[in-house]
Amino acid sequence: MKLYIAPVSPYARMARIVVIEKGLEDRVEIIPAQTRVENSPYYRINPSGRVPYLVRDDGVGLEESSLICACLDHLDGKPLFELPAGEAGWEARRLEALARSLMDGLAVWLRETMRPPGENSPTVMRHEANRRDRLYVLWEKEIGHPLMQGPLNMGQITLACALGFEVRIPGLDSASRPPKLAAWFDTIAARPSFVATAPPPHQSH
Ligand SMILES: N[C@@H](CCC(=O)N[C@@H](CS)C(=O)NCC(=O)O)C(=O)O
Repeated sequence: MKLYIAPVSPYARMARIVVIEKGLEDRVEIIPAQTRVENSPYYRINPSGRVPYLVRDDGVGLEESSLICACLDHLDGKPLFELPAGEAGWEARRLEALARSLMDGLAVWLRETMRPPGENSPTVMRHEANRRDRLYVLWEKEIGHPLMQGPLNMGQITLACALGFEVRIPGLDSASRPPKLAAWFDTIAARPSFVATAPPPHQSH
């Protein structure tokens, strides 16, 4: 299989983490794609131009990190990241959605900072900064949830990839994270699958 990624993409990072956690390195080739450039050859592989993108051995391509992670998790017939049954399954979905909400907001924020000088909107960036602050207050409470403290799951992977992505946003100070969330992140970020997939930090010019 081929997994197309961008080194900085938090969505692609989730899929890369699942590859490592599942020990699928021999079955899944990781290929950096050229995204967000005109006429990229990648658009002939994935017309949407987005990553992650998984091309299965039968040639069928899949978009969306959640679908790709589920597909990778099931490859060996022994899924590690299936939702728990009953009420815990709804809690797991709720927490994963909350983590994705943070990731989506940070992705919009970074995209805004990457526009050519004069084209970025301070209003959009302020809006996303405020969303991040509100979600941090919420996550400082939710981080004690048993599902966020137990064995690795998709909610944890999503939240950690969102927090890890912050290093890409110019001027964003990760020291402003609330303490329990910061401690949780430091622990999960030390896992080999997270260390191996960490995004390069933003460099100011
Ligand atoms: N909902 C998608 C989001 C994927 C996404 O937005 N990827 C970004 C990278 S972080 C991308 O490929 N951007 C390229 C573009 O917009 O052309 C997922 O979960 O996989």
